Amino acid sequence: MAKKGSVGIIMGSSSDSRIMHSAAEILDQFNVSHEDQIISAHRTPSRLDTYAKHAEDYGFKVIIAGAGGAAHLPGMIASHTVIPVIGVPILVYNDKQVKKSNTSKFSAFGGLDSLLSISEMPTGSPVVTVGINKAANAAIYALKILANDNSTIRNKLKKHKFDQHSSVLKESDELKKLGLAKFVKKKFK
Ligand code: RP5
Repeated sequence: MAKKGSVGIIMGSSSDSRIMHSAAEILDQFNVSHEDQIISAHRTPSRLDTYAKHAEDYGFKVIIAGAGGAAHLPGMIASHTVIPVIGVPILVYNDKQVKKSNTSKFSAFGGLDSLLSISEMPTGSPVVTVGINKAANAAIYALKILANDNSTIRNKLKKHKFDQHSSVLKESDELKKLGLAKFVKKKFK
């Protein structure tokens, strides 16, 4: 079976893509191959089954799975495979419904529904869960897993940490120079 990449990125709906693209962007920055798909646990259960059963053959070392609402995708994938699964709870956009009924764009429970659905897996079948809409963090965590046996990724992660450190210092210097009142006006108004 043809290899698809080191990381499998999946999401429950096209509406999740606006959150999940952040994971792809981070992996691209690190030059790590990924394969992205829409797989719905509820609307395409047989597709989920096939994907999970072939995930090892595809060459995935980590799977990042995002879903909103009753978010069963990450847990069901984890139930089928020994590949680590990172779940991204999504604050549902639900655009398809909005167009029809003009109702709220977000889930009734503000993403908590999805967070709990993903994180509260039964003992024996864990899904590592990042914060609501934190797809970028899922990618960084995936990179940390891959870095265990890849020194290039490990070194890039170290540089990433250093860059974050430098950027905070730079902002702090600017804050000191301008004073807090001017700084906030310049940055956020
Ligand atoms: C979930 O239902 C998806 O992951 C998505 O977050 C949510 C809403 O899906 P759509 O109605 O936008 O397709 O399965």
